[in-house]
Amino acid sequence: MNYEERLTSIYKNYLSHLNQKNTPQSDSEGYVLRYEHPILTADHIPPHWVYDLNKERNPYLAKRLGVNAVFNAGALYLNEKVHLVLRMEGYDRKSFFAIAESQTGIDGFELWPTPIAIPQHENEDVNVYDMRLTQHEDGYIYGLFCTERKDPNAKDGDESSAVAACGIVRTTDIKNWDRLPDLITYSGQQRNVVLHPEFIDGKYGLYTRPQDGFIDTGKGGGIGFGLTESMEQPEVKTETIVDPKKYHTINEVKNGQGPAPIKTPKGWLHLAHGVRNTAAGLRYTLYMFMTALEEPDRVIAKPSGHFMAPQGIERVGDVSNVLFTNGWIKREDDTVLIYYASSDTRMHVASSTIDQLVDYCLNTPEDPLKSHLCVAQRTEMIQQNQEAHL
Ligand code: M1P
Repeated sequence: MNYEERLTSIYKNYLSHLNQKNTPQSDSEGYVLRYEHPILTADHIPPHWVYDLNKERNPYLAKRLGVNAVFNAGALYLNEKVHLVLRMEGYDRKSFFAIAESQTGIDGFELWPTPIAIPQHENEDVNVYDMRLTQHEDGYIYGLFCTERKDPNAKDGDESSAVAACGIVRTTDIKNWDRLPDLITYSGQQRNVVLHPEFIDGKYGLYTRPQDGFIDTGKGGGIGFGLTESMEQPEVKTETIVDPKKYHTINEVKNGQGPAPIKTPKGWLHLAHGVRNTAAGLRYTLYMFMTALEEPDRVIAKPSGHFMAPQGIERVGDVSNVLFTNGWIKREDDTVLIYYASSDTRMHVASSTIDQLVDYCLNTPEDPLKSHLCVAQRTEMIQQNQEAHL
């Protein structure tokens, strides 16, 4: 293939992904609808983000700055469009943020002209990822993300130990971002920190995920909650655990809040990820719970097991057997669009409604935690069905 043919083929592939329409799959669960195609992948990245298009400098039309994966996006509904703040990972392993917008929220996502330039502190970020967006009642849009730096206590030769903390930016237009200080907590490292959208007794509420180490949460883990007086000097002095990790459940290893919760008349809807061990490694699934309207850190309902687990193509990728979410939006008609990533590789959308999600949370039985109690739970339903319908 000569230069011109290769250029044509690269653009053809890009445009075919950009223009791909998405259709809902058949509804098997009764509470969430998946869509046929991923909404964003490395193939959706415009060629000029990846190739040097100058023929003299790049006669073979080789990729110069490859994109490896597009995943873990924060979501915001603004100016009648869905905006995703994507985690994009280059071939160099570094993650960075870029915005894509879509009218429908299910297809046609187009990237803004350039990635987001996150302002730096003196203590520069080495890697940044997984931004949660919160439209707060104080008038700002906040982006809370994980900032990762080399562990200063790593032994000589250890080039993997890292320290994770919560970085914070804020904006009013998602174009101009101000960097605020990193969150201070006293419970170890932090990942999956999310800002609650309303004030609580005049303070800002933060869902946290205290962890002893970078990967292992150790004695930490569980979705925590704490308050800070201000976001200009963010400091959570005490955290309480809202939803702990628990033996032999889908979140026995660790868990983390997904996006900011959605308010409903019956309580706050929460979407989260839970991690369990398997012989094939960690398995990440999505689960839900609901908290009290006046006490967003008090769980009032928690359905058993996963809400969504990796299926089909979702099961395979850079980190296989992973579903992860940090973005969802509620539309005016009470449709909820859930943005989730599979296997740290690609972005998908699923849809539901507020009514379906509230019903799912309030009427799915809780996990009774033991096999014989699960049998009793299922037998009761079978017998009720036999009496009423069979
Ligand atoms: O690789 C799966 C996920 O692992 C981490 O999440 P957590 O600490 O909650 O288990 C994050 O690096 C996340 O980005 C990644 O998708």
